[in-house]
Amino acid sequence: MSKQWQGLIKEYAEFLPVSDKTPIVSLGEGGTPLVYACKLSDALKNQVWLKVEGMNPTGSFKDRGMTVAISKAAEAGAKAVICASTGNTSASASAYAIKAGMKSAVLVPDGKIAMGKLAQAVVHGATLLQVAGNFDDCLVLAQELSENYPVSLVNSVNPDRIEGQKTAAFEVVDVIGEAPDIHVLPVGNAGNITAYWAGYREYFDKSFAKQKPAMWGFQAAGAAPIVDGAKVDNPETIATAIRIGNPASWKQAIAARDESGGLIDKVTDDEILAAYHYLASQEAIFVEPASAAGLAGLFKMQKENKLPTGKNIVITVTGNGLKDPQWALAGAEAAIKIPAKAEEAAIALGLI
Ligand code: AN7
Repeated sequence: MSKQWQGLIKEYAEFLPVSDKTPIVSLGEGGTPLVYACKLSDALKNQVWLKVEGMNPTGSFKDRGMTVAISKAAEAGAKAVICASTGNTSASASAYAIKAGMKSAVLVPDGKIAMGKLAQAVVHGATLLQVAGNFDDCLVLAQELSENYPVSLVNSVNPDRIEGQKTAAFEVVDVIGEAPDIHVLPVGNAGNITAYWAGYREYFDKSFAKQKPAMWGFQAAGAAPIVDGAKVDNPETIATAIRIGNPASWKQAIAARDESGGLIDKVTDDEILAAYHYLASQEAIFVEPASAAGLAGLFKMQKENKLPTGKNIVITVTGNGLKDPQWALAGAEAAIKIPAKAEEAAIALGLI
């Protein structure tokens, strides 16, 4: 008989802020594949794994934080939750709110979230507010509303979100048997780099790992406040998930970088798209553009002769490519149209 993964709260309960009184709101999140990337390992002269977070129930890593945040909100008697989002947080919050029997309200930057994510919030019945502003404006609004009205905030400024997200670091160690030398990921609001670093530190402190990785984060060049050392008032990137100019976990990201001996750098949209196509065409992993920022960063480091060799490297690819398919189709050759005849198909395929 096969055993189904129980969702990350049950699997990692001892590491999480839950008790017997916490109603567990789960869609079976976590336990995502850590896929060894053969071609990438050859190309980068390191052992490279991809932590495929697009396999979570709503298609992104956000479900890890959301199962804990919504469970704790339910424990506290919340009837409604609110979040600001570049898309994935709103998709996740609206789904977990349904599971918990709560209402959800999501604030997104008007016209700047991917269609798949918009569809998720709508189909799960969230009250969707499209704000004339960017993500940073949405977050300020969401915080204000949660302070003054009866709604719980489930953005990553809520510490329960970070607690859930740190379990991805546990899973990496549980699979490889040790923490990697380098952990690479995209950085937007900087919750995830904060969470992974917390997870690796906790496993190290509890002797489940003998080392901690260097944390390497990458922002999009048009939305790189941490790299440039200043808020960005009008962030711009095709990777809308990380189109963020004033990250909530800015300080924690700097701490993760410095305590781990890591780095936070930036990559251009062209570099992101090149890495996006590499993942799909060489490693069979279809991610959304923001998720390719980590690999884009590794390629950049290699070009600048700053990439070591022979190391264990894990790249978190944060979200599923189906959420934002326009970048897969952009510039693609038109499909070949044929009549429904085998011979015509064979000719078109070059078989005769
Ligand atoms: C696919 O959904 O901020 O640095 O509101 O969706 O933890 O913010 C999404 C962020 C990377 C950046 N990859 O993570 C939101 C939101 C994907 C993302 C990030 C996001 P953080």
